[in-house]
Amino acid sequence: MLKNIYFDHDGGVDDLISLFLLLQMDNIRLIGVAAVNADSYLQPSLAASRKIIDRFGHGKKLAVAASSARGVHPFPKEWRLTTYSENALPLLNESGKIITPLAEQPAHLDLIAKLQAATQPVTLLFTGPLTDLAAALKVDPTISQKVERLIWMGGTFLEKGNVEEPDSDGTQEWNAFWDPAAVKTVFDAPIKIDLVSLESTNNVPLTPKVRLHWAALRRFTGLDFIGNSYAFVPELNQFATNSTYYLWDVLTTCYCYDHSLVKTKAINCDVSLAAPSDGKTFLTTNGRPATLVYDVNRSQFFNLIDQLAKRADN
Ligand code: AGV
Ligand code: CA
Repeated sequence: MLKNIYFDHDGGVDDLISLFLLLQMDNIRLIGVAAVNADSYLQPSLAASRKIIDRFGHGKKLAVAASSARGVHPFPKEWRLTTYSENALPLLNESGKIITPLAEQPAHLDLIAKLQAATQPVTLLFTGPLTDLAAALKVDPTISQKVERLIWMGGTFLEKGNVEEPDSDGTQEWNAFWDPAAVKTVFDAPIKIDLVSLESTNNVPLTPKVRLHWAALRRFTGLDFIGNSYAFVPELNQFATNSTYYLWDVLTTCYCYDHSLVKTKAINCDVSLAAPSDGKTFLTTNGRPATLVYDVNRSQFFNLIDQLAKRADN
């Protein structure tokens, strides 16, 4: 059975590669795509998304919705700028035109419309902040009934998150930190949640070895696209820094395709709304139930990326 997916992303390299991979998955029907200007700038993110659908969507008809979400804690500009490079890739600009349209409505209303119209349950794949889902739930709480589950790249229950900002105590993961209240709204909604948190994504850093592997396969257009895209972001060298790139969203997206890539456990959790730990997710016995993805089979994961990316030429 095809799984219906609505994809809300925030325009980072791994968000856009996730979109590319989703378009190659044979067990998935993508019913909507939205972009939020969190870890990106909105205009190049929308354009790149539309071009990826044109170039790699195998003729699929989609429209990309622009989010009107605004965050509480902005992402560092250096990271957000990567979207401009991504959108400028020659591979995405060969035809010089864009065919996939923008959606008429803003992301949260587009999401509501798609869910209301759905006759089968829909999986929500979010690889950025949860703002659009929180906004949608406020406008129409009944959409929960149409949601099969939310798969979210976000949060962590480790002592150290990935935020290094003067107004943070360092415990948060960035997607939760951008809009902590949205996490709370979503945690309070009656939907199943699978969390792909730093516990699992810390196991899949971008490394020089991975780059070489993709470079050796660049005769395949999809792997050339992946290698070029990841060339814009820093790899793990001697030690991890705050800018070290992991395959956060790509793991989350591949988990949608194949649950056997990862190990999961049942947890109960909540989110802090008090500075300087606002956006920190934590375990608590009376918290909302969730499935935590805490480990990944690395070779199986990287093999799947290759396998999917090779389909881009077909
Ligand atoms: O916290 C991980 C999320 C993922 O959705 N993003 C990047 C991924 O798209 C924010 C982020 C954390 N550290 C980063 C991030 C870094 N070093 N560079 C860019 N983005
Ligand atoms: Ca992201």
